[in-house]
Amino acid sequence: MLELLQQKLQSLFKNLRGYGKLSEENISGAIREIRLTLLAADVHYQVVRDICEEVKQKALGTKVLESIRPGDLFIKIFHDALIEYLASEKQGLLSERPLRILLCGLNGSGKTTTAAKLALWCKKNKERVGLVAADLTRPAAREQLTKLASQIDVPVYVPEKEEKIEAFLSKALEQTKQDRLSVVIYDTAGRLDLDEELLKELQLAYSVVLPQEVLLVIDSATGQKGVDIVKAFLEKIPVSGLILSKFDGDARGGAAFSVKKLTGLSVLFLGTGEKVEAFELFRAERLVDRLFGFGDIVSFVEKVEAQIKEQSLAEIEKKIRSKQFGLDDFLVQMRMLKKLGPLDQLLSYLPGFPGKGQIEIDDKKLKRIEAIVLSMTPEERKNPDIINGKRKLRIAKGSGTTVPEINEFLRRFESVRKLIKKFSSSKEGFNFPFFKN
Ligand SMILES: Nc1nc2c(ncn2[C@@H]2O[C@H](COP(=O)(O)OP(=O)(O)O)[C@@H](O)[C@H]2O)c(=O)[nH]1
Ligand SMILES: [Mg+2]
Repeated sequence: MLELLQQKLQSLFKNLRGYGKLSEENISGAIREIRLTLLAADVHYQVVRDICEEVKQKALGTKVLESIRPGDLFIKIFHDALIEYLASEKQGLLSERPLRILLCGLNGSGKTTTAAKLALWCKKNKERVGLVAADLTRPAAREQLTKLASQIDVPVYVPEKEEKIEAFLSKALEQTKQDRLSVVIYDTAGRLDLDEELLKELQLAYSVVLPQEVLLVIDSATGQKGVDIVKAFLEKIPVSGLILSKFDGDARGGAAFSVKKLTGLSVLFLGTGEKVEAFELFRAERLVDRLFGFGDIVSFVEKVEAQIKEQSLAEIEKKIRSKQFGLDDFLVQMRMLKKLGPLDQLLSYLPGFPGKGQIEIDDKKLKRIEAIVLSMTPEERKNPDIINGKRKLRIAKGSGTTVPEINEFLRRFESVRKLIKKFSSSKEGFNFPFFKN
């Protein structure tokens, strides 16, 4: 996500860091670079113009302190301006309960997937959540929602054959009340285009359900056109917030920067992958930090923490401190990481880690690694240094793998062990997030 913008910014920063002073001339040059970068990332030209103007004024009006490099200062100004353009007071969902949420958007924007993602997110936040299939146009849509609901284990309410939308929604409203749900998410039908019929159906659903939140799902790849879509929906229905889906797929990411300023609506969540877990609260600071290459430690830590129990964390930390982190622990870690989703996606949050595609644990690989570790004796697992050529041969035979494969795996383990040691003993306050509470 945002790879293009990220790459461009980082090369721009490399140049900026070399500045000896902030002069009008080099500020203009840097602003020009920023303008081109943002435009290439598909940010709306009006927004680009405003951001550039603001950065320029601030940069010109700022006195450079001796202790700060002028380039760094400029980057900081730009950083803060971007956050200002993205940030909003509203974060996450309204606190009112029971909360009714109507999801709307064009066909294929990701509504149904997002409904399930949002439901899972609510569930993780201890809500009693349910899904309502208010998409009566396609039976397949109902099935899709039902399947997703059972996957995340939340109740789903679907219409009977031929049932009219109004009757069904009233019934669902009553039923979800009886079931004492705290959050109910209504997935609606989309159209290929924004037509009258879709808007009428939406208005009807709105008038029956009277949702406190109307969330519009927009495909990130829509780019600037997203702004027009938001405006068109806003004319007909009181949209209360936006969800940008498929944020993983859009290298440019300009939509995120444009909508807030041009429509007044905030992006509340991001969809970051096909899986139901690939969903996160939108936080301006984090996004910009990630973009600037500072590494998004906070959301990384949050993600990891949500899934790994503190007890085992403490245990692992103890082991590392006493230098007993062995292959058993490594295997447990790999399994945990596997649960967290694609490793490269996760690691992209950390500064200094290789980019996409360079770190991968697929199921097949994990199985082979499991086989290797399981073919070792407890002693070998605890102390891999004793694994010599003879032992390797035995392990390869036992696990149905090869010696080069075992070498490769041990090499990887060694580098992880070194990394962990480095991070966990760092005095700079950066503990490796896995091992921090
Ligand atoms: N990569 C990626 N794919 C997504 C995301 N959200 C939805 N999709 C995919 O987009 C397609 C359309 O999604 P769907 O929920 O059926 O859209 P709807 O027609 O608006 O209900 C499906 O193939 C989803 O798997 C996302 O955040 N990232
Ligand atoms: Mg759908």
